[in-house]
Amino acid sequence: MTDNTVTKRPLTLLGLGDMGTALARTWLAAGHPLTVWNRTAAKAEALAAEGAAIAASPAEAVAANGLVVLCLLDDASVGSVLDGIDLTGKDLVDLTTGTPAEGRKRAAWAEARGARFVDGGIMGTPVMIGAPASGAYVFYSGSRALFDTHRAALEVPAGARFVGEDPGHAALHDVALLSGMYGLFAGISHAFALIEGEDIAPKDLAPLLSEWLGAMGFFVAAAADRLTSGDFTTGVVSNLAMQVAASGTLLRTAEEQGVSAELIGPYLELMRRRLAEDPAAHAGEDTAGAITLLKR
Ligand code: FVH
Repeated sequence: MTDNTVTKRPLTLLGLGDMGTALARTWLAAGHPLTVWNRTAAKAEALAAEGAAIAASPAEAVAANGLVVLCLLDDASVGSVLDGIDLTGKDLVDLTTGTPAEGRKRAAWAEARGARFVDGGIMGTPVMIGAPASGAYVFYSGSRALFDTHRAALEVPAGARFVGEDPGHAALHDVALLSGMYGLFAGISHAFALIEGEDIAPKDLAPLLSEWLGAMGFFVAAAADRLTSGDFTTGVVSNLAMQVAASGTLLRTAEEQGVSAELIGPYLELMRRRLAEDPAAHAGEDTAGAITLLKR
C-alpha cells in the first residue's frame, strides 16, 4: 500500500491540554487516523482542521479505536472520564502523570474491565514532542504485549523506553528523574540567591555553575555503584567528615548573604546525621552513604 493514512494504526486520544494537543499533532502529521475528545470541546475542534475526527463523548471516542491514549490532568480525571465506558478488548495507554500506586491500581482496574494497560511517564515538555533532536522520551510499563503491538505508533511523538511489566514502574522512573531535577533546581536557585545584590551578574555566574554541575554529574553513576556494592568508603576523595565541616561554611555564607538555607539545609542536615550516627564508621564515607537514611 502506498497511502500512509490507511497503513498507520488508528488511535484515540482523550485529553487535549498542552501535552495532549502536542501529541495529537504528531500522530496526525505522521498519518495516523486519530479520534480525539476533550472536556472543553473548543480544543478538539481546533484539531479537526488538521484531520482529527472529533468524538462527541469519551464513550464514542473509546469505541472508535482499539488503541486508546489518555493524557489528562491526573488519575482522578482518568477515572471520571472512563467511568461506565465499555473497555472490553481495548488497549489503554495512560500518559497522565501519576504515582506508582495509582499506575498499579489503574492497571488492575482496566484489566478487570477486559482491557490491556500500559502506564506512561513523559520525559519532556510539549515543545519537545515530535522533535527527535529534543531527546524527549516516554517511560512505559505494564503489558509488554500491548507495548510491542503499538510500539511504532507510541514512538511517533517521542522515544519509547519500556521499563518492565510492573505498571507502577513508569511512574516511578518518571518521578525519580523529576525529583533529581527539582533537587538540581533547588541548588541552582540557592546559588543565584547568594549573588543577588552583589556585583556579580547572574549571566556571568551561569556558565560557571553550569560547567560545575556538569563536572559533578559523575556522582549519579558513582552513587549507583556504591549503593549496589554497599561500599561507601573505598576510593573516597571527598570524605563525609570534611564535607560536614565544610557545610558550616555554606550555612554561614547563606547567613552573611541574607539568604534562607531552606533549600540546601535539609541535604546538609542529612550528611550531618549520617556522620553523627557513627562518626568512626562514617567519617571516611562518600556522601552517597546518606542516601540510606532516607528510606522510612
Ligand atoms: N505540560 C508539561 O510540561 C508536562 C510534561 C510531562 C507530562 N505532563 C503531564 O501530562 C498530563 C497532561 O498535561 P497537560 O500539559 O496537557 O495539562 P493541561 O494543559 O492542564 O491539560 C489537562 C487536560 O486534562 C483535562 N482534564 C482535567 N480535569 C479533567 C476532568 N475532571 N475531566 C475531564 N478532563 C479533564 C483538561 O480538559 P479541559 O480543561 O481542556 O477541559 C485537559 O485536556 C498531566 O498529567 C501532566 O502532569 C505534562
